[in-house]
Amino acid sequence: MRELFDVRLNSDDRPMSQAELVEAVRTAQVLVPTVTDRIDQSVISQAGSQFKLIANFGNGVDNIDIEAAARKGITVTNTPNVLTEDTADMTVGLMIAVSRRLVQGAERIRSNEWKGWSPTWMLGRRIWGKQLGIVGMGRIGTAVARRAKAFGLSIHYHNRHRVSAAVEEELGATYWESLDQMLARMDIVSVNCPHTPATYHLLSARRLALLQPGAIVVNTARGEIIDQDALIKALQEDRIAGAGLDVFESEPAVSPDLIKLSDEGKAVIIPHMGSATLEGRQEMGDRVIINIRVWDDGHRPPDRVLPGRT
Ligand code: 8YV
Repeated sequence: MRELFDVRLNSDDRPMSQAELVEAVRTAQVLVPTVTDRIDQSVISQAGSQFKLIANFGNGVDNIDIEAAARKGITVTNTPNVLTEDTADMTVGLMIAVSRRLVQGAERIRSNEWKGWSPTWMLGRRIWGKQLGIVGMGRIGTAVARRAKAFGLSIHYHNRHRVSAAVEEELGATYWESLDQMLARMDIVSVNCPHTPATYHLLSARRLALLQPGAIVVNTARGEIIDQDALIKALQEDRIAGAGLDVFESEPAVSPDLIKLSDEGKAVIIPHMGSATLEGRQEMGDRVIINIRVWDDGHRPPDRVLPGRT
């Protein structure tokens, strides 16, 4: 970025304050935010006329008010594709970690509790042969399904639109128009849709109550898609068997109740690291630079995010 543009870097990685963001949109032409920077209506309304592009370093754009940006003629881009496989890997990792008690087992060794193999110790639940319900069959959901098929899971999905017959056939996937009906029948539910006003608390208290007692819920998308308080209650009351969470409502705050549930082995919680690979981060940076460069050359950048299309 330094070679190509006149840049001001936030080199200590600290999330920028709203005042710093306002200062940036008043002076720069381009802003490169991350998930921790809230570019809301108030920030956008204070942008100067020179401010033209928000090149988000990330796939999800729920940190940006896309409509407000469009109204002001500001282009928004993101970094799709390059974090699909890493996020899908982490999703399957969480399914296994929760079902097979990976973190709990590792902890037992660290706390010197392992006194030797025994036939009934640390029993988890088998993954092979179970039903996986994917909420959101976009790029990441599809990548999860491909992996899950190899793990012997049967694939079910709910999505705004049915995917092509060819993809359904490749994955052996069953489409559920009714999310409620799918949830009631699944052993594992994976949340892979974007966070939008339409998906806020999509897994509501009512929907979580539809899950089977043996079900586990995995979320590598956004915390806001699940009613976190209702999820905690369902775990505490053993109405579901477990949760694997990479994302939380109100990050980086993590509810003490969730930490307690993780101590009890009912939840595996990790700090928003679904896409955290060195390769992924470099490719995200490449996408950001390509988008800025194409825009700077006077063309439409490849990863434009349009209102209503997330
Ligand atoms: C990113 C993510 O690393 O891309 C996303 O949507 O959730 C993360 O994995 C983050 O958004 C960076 O801004």
